[in-house]
Amino acid sequence: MSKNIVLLILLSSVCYSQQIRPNIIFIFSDDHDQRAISAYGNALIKTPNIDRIAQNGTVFENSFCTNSICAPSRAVILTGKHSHLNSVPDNRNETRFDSSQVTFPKILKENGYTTAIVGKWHLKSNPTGFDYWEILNDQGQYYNPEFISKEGARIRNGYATDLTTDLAINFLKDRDKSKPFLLMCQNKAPHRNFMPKIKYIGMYDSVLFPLPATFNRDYTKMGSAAQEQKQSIAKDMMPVYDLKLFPAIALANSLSGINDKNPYFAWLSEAKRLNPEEMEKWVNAYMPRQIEFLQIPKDEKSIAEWKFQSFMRDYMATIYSVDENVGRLLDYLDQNNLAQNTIVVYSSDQGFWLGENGWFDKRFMFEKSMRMPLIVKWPGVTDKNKRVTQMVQNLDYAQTFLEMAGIKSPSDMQGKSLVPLLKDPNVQWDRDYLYYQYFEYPDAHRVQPHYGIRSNEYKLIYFPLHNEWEFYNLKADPDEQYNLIGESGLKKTIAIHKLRLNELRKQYLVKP
Ligand code: SGN
Ligand code: CA
Repeated sequence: MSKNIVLLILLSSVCYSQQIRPNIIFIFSDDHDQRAISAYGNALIKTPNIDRIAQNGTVFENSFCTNSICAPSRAVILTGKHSHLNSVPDNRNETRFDSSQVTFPKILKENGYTTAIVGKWHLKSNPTGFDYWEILNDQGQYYNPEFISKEGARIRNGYATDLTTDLAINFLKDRDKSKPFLLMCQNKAPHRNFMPKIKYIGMYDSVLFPLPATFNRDYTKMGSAAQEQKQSIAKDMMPVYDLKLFPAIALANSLSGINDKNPYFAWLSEAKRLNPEEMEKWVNAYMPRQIEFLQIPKDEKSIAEWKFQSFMRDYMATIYSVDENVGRLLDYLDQNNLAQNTIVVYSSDQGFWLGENGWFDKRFMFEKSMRMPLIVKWPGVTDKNKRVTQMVQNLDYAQTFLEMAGIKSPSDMQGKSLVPLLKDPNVQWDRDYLYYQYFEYPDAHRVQPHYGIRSNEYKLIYFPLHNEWEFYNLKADPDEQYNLIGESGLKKTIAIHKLRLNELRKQYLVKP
């Protein structure tokens, strides 16, 4: 451990107060958009158990990430530092989390907490700062997945979301009961390729999800980044891998996307994990979808809409399991006298496009992908169903967890503890602008690198590859359809945002 870390830990110990320290459970999913949580007040799906957290807690309505992609979001959360400082700007294979860094779990552990992480980790290097860890291998698999722990790798039979929660509950049972704990329970779901538990396949088949108004957006009027991206449901979703069309049917209809990967391989990479009996159930469960596809008209529009519905049905069915398992964890707390002294947080690494602009995936600084869910239940502090509208970011989580435990955070963390907002949603919150930066290019979806700032009313984005600026009025145009960068009436407002962007880049130590 470096001298700096020891010093920081000693400093924080001095400030640590002797009051009863709360336990913290951080439930974190992958690609779970706010709109797929009923506590956020929408009708896309009911999530009664996640809503239980909200019913006795605080819902952050304007919660955002700093870089809308998996590993980077996780690194920001652990370190409380932006991507350009925490060693993980992107998801590329070569990018590894520098595990010698100060993280909030390390500080909690040094201050007497038992710390554990189960499920998706995705940071390449092994977890540090945890007494117990058992993680999915890299992106992880849905069926009979491989888990890695200090003892090595092993396959566990079952469905990833259930297994992750089993591990979380086992940790709670076996933990050292004389200490407070931090438990990070991190789901793979609802990440691509959206594979529901077999018994839930088809559960939303009778639902027709509303097609977003922007589904058929005309890209020719958008900037080069939107024109270049490869995250179109119609063109880039793979019929076999993503949509579970049986390979022969997909090939016979020569659907676009079928050649992106060997369709058999991509399909089998997940489905082959099933044993013959499970495989038979899986194939039977997806049979109605094959029949439905054979019956639809084969024009571009009908196929695109069919793809949208199929994707949404699977995405939501994976969330059904997430919600069910959140319920199991909450029940365990209730039944074991832990609920009163345990903070429960629900979040996900970023948002997800659910058909707006015709897209899936994330990455862009636009609202759909930049937003992330954040719901916090802290018995005795948050009361029923509070809503916070101030802008917060995943950059704030580390300092929030530390303050919850009564620990002062290191001065080089770049966020701000959310504890004052949890205590009083109307407290003076001195943050008018958020900084965002996305780095990964060209893989996997050819989203150009960009950075920018968001204020309550506007968003300014810069795409350096082609030196393009975009400016949106979020109140008048929440779907970010009209780039106002050339609008003469907005010259002054745009200039202020450019100025603030430069100041934020300096403040956050971004190299020019
Ligand atoms: C994989 C997916 C992408 C996804 C990234 C990042 N492709 O590369 O669609 O954007 O993960 O996801 S897949 O063919 O492997 O499914 S993230 O959640 O890790 O950021
Ligand atoms: Ca993700």
